[in-house]
Parts: sequence; C-alpha cells; structure tokens
Amino acid sequence: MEFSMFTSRVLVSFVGACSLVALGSSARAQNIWVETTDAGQSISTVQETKGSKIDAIVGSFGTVSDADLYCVRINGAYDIHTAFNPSTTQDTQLFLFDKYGHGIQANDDFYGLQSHLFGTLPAGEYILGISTFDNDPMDASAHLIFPSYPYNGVYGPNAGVGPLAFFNGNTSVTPGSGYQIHTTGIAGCDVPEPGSIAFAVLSAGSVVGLIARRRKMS
Ligand SMILES: [Ca+2]
Ligand SMILES: [Ca+2]
Ligand SMILES: [Ca+2]
Repeated sequence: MEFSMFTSRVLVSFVGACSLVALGSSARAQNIWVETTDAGQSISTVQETKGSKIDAIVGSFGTVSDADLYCVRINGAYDIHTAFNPSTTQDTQLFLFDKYGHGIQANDDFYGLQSHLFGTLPAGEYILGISTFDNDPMDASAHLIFPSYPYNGVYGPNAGVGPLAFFNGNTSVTPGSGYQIHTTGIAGCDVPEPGSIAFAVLSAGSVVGLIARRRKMS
C-alpha cells in the first residue's frame, strides 16, 4: 500500500516512464514502471518495460475487458503481487507466460481478492499479465490456459493448451480503475541477456585480436 498517496496520473506526470522515487516515511527508493498508453493484451502488443530493477508496475483498466501484458526479465526468484488503493476493491488476476505466450503461472485470489505469483525461473524474458475477474487468457482453441477454481489456487497451465491467443470473460471493473503490481526479482526487457553480454565481449575481443593480427602481418 506504499503507493496509496499517488494516483497513476500523478506518477505519470511526476516520474515519467521509469524513475527513482522516494515513497513513504521510510523514503525507500522505488523503480516504478508506469503503463504507457494502454499495454496490449496479445503477444504482438506486449508492452516492453525498461530498467535494471523494477519494484512496481502502475497502470489502469481502461475498459471492462482491459487486460495488460508487460515484457519483463526474470533471473531466478521472483515475487509479484497486486495492491489497490484502499478506496477501491478491484478483483485482480495475475498471469505469467513465457515470451511466446505459453502459460507458466496464474493466481486470482491470494490476499482476499488480490493476486500473488512467486517462484523461481531461469534467466529470460517473460510476459506478466494482469486482468480483473473473470477475464481469462485463452488459447486459439478457446481453451482456458489456466485453471480458475478454487480461486485462491496458484496454478500452472492446463494440460495440452496452446499459447495465449486472446482474453475472454465478463468483469465488473470500473473503467479507469488503477492498479499496482509490486514486484521483486523483475527487470525491464531492455536489460540484455547475460549470454549476449558475454558474446558481445567475446566478439569485441575477436575484433581487437583480428586488428592486432592484421597489424602484425602488415
Ligand atoms: Ca491498461
Ligand atoms: Ca490493455
Ligand atoms: Ca482476484
């Protein structure tokens, strides 16, 4: 609830897309990704986040059928949960997919109606999704990607389902309602793969070596 004093609109004007903000009496530094326009709800319209460490994602549900997908990087342990302003009681759902849209984990109700994902994943890009009950991710054959009942379960994907194709289901969310996703172990998608850094260093070394060899030969 550390962000309750801010609305997402204030955050947009105050911190821009991703900034360092001191929040609350503890004045802890927080890197907050603010939804830029509306994050998409298909694999081709996932919103790319930026930053070496993201402590929270702040956005809003523009319509009753709005779902938002964010590209994030995870490298090991992660913990992701929702929290709304105390004045609202939206019923969130959280989803984690691989970068191709295959389901990894989902939860609807963990803390009351709020949602919680946690675990450990190999280093890579993932898609973090949020919607409100009962707007669920479906595959191309209109199968639910995740079980949805009991609502408090933290689920892996249903057997035999394909990647995310669309969201489907009725919600009672008030259009324009804001959400806050608190994240631990999450970075932006602009952070390069550890392997690609090593490759870049090796490539740079190879170029230097090649130049040195050519100078010796000339
Ligand atoms: Ca949105
Ligand atoms: Ca959206
Ligand atoms: Ca919920």
